[in-house]
Amino acid sequence: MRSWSAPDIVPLPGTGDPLRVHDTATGQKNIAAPGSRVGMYVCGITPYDAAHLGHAFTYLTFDLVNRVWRDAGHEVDYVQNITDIDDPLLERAEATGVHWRDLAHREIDVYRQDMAALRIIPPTSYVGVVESIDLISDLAVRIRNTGAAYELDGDLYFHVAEAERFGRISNLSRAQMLELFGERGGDPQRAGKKDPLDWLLWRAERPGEPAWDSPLGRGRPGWHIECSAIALDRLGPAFDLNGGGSDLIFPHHEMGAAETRCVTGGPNAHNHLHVGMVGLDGEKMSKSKGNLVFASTLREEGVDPAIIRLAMLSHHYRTPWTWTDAELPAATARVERWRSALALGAGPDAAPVLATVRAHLADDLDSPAALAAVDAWADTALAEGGSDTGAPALVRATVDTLLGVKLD
Ligand code: 5CA
Ligand code: ZN
Repeated sequence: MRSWSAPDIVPLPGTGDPLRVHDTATGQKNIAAPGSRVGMYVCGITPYDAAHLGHAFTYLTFDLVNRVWRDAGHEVDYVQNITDIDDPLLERAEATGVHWRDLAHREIDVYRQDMAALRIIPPTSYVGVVESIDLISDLAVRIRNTGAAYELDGDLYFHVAEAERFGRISNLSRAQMLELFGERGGDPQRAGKKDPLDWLLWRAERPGEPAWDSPLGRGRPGWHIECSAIALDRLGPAFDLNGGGSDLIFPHHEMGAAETRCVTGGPNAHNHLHVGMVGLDGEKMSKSKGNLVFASTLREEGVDPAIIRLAMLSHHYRTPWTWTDAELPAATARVERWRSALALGAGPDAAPVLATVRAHLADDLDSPAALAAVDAWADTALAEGGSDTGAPALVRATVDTLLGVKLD
């Protein structure tokens, strides 16, 4: 699938620090990528509606990972999927009288524009499920061949008792798993399953639903296997970082990891990174609750995407937060202060700003602390001046390259 145009990246002097991130599975801060070539998989949108600021915050977080890695000299292989066939898409298409393919294409297009406007570096592979049916059904066949799956009325299920190390990413009790599985697309109540937590790998064709031919018969993939199959195909086993919003920890990432382990005997990824949920009016921003602020709506209202980006950067990725009307004015005031300081044409030495921003971002993506370092430079420049005429250009490049915010 076509992605979107890449923002230009200004090279910075020197090399960035190695990125350490909090791993969901162990709770430890690990070096996220020891090799020169690194692989990252991030769960993409289900395109039945425009992307809201929660989605944007998740993709911004992985964009910081990408920027920090590149600055540290890594070559980044970044894969993102699009769930361009799934129940919510079919339901919205049916409810609005639009063909599901047209709905998906329309919303993917809005998403591309959002991502480009927010200066998110595009994935190296942007992969839809519809274009990946063969490789997904191949993985389902490989899983079936191990004996870990069984058939139920033509559908194929992964039997959870066959999943080695199941639960080691989410660290939840069985009762918590059952509850979340029911809330997040699972079918714990379905009669005839060996275990309520068994999950769907392949769904046989139903009347009126789209279906594709496969060695498993006509049908369509279950949710989790789309990501394990696409990641395994594009990145191979045991890549560096797998992630998405924290709503995906269970069941999606636990079950996906079990699928990969079933055929490779090892982990899908060495680290699992999850982004805290963005809310509105005290609740998680979600399509089903309808409490949404869309990035595209703000853009249409004329809000500078750099301001949206800066507002989001003022929150640490692991802390859930709520979007309020105070976000945009606060970010606008900050950018104006930075711009006024840059306009002085000289300021205090900016080499420490670059070093500090690098260090904070490399320490589990501490973007609020990185912004504070730029604030401190701007405050000093405005209050006391400074004689370094090269400093404004270096601050501008630091903010542009590492934080993705263009200041001119
Ligand atoms: N297509 C699947 C993943 S395979 C999916 O979850 N799609 S989504 O459109 O619902 O979400 C897209 C991405 O945004 C996912 O990584 C999800 O975890 C993240 N996300 C969803 N809601 C929020 C929110 N309120 N705050 C932060 N991230 C969110
Ligand atoms: Zn996914």
